[in-house]
Amino acid sequence: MSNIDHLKQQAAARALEFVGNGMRLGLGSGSTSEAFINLLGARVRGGLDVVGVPTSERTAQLARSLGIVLGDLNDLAPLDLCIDGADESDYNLDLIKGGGGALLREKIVAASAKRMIVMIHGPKLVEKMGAFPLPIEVIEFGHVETARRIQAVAAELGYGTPAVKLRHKGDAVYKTDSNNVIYDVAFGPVIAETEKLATALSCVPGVVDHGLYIGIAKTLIVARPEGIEVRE
Ligand code: ABF
Repeated sequence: MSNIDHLKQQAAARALEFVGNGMRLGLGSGSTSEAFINLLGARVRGGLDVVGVPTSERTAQLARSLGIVLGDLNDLAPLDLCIDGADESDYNLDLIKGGGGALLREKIVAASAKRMIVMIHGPKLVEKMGAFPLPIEVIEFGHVETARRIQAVAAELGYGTPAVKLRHKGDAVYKTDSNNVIYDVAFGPVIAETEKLATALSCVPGVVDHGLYIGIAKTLIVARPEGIEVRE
């Protein structure tokens, strides 16, 4: 196991300590979440009784294969916890997510939970976010025009004309679980005012959602070689 995988494993193990019997859980996506779901599966086999709401088809598949009971968000909200990874977090626990392509369902599930717990390893905790290009989920219809509008918003807010990169998987355009496309937009290296940018992007016609999570995470687990830090 690589050092980073080991840290992800440790963050996942710490997150599992927040889980109690009878809880309704939002299950995140990405490799750290998968480490968490594997550990959760072992606890479920040992008798822990929980029900999960997956944030992606991939997570659903993994959870099912481990015997974790899954349910519909409409029936289970509000969830007790949502446990997920992130691409960056600042010290306010605002996040950039979506590198794994599941930002839309992840945000819906996180917003439906009483508490979102985020698991990251050290370098993802930053003073100011923006080094990681911001994923933006866009309706396929007219997406090139939507990307132009995103650039116009960026220019208005002082980010110049950022590169907008349509995400691909191999040779094909990447499609999300909701059948949309994703643009990775280089607003950085630093996003000066995350909330202002988040609000402006949400108003762009064609944008379904973006990877800025403002005021949603309540607990951050940071795994570093020297130990685990829990920030609230
Ligand atoms: C999900 O997985 C995403 O929102 C984020 O993009 C990614 C984090 O990846 P990993 O846990 O694989 O580092 O949580």
